[in-house]
Amino acid sequence: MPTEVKIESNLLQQIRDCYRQPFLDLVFQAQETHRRFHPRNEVQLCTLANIKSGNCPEDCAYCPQSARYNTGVDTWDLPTLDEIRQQAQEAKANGSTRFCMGAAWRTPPHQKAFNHVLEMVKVVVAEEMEACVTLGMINAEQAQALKEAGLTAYNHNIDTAPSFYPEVISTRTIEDRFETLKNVAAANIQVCCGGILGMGESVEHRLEFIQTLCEMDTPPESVPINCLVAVEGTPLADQPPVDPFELVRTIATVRVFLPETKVRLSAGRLTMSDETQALCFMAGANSIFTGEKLLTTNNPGMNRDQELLAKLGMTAQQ
Ligand code: SAM
Ligand code: DTB
Ligand code: SF4
Repeated sequence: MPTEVKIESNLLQQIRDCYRQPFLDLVFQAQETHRRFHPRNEVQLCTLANIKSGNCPEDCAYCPQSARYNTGVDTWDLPTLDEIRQQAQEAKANGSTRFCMGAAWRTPPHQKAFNHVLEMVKVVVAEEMEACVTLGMINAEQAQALKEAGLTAYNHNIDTAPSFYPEVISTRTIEDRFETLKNVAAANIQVCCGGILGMGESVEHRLEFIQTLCEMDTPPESVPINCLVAVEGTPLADQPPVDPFELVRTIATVRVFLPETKVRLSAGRLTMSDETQALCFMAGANSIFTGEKLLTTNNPGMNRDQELLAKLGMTAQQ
């Protein structure tokens, strides 16, 4: 057989068949799967804290925090432990059970900053919340230290299909990402890994993205699905919004192929209708970020989300 003939994986074909089936069959299948593995009518509320904002050396085309683009985001460095304790307590009082801290780093820049993050993790754990961080690339020792500090999960997204990835980021490869994810899993920290829809990728790229998540040595326990928030000044500023039905299909397919994972409907909810969000929950999304802000962009506030959950008869995970 000529070497250029690529034997397509059976898994990719199964994912494609699932994604392309009639919409209502797909959502039904996803909801059936969902009910076998998760409490129904329930979402986990999570709160994000931007612990180091802007001036990032990477060139991720979607990201307002890259130093390469003029987006006018505010910049700041790590908060004090008291500030983090206060933010975590406020998040908990608002019903969040997971507190996620994100830093605009390629990788933790020096030991002092990393040690401070370890202390911040301990502060969140002391509030009896799940603690998650996203700090860019980390090595095996750093992963171990985070585990010892009590970290629940590490977020590090592959963002898109390996074959589309070079269109979006040039300053680090998808292999670099796998290396960090391997270090996280080896330290027995939960892997939180997902991506972004609406960056100009095709449906085939989305299927490849899902396949890649499924074929990871340690498939993620948590998959954030972000819709691109197109920010003025970034190379992706003019991307059209994602078709809501494509979003729902993607979530449903992730639910079917990763039945036990938490699927997090992450960035992009501000411009989504209540009906679209309801369909996402029907398709298996069971977590959202609450609060007025994600990292740098706006998010529906607590009131709007409480109204939405009440309308749907859904409750926050305790
Ligand atoms: N700097 C670290 C890194 O990239 O690994 C952590 C923070 S980074 C902001 C975390 C994730 O946020 C990215 O991987 C990307 O999936 C998501 N993200 C960033 N900007 C976004 C945007 N404009 N729209 C949707 N998602 C975005
Ligand atoms: C993830 O996948 N989405 C969150 C979290 N992980 C860190 C971040 C979304 C950021 C959206 C753009 C912004 O607010 O800067
Ligand atoms: Fe930096 Fe992370 Fe933004 Fe990429 S996504 S530019 S690594 S903050």
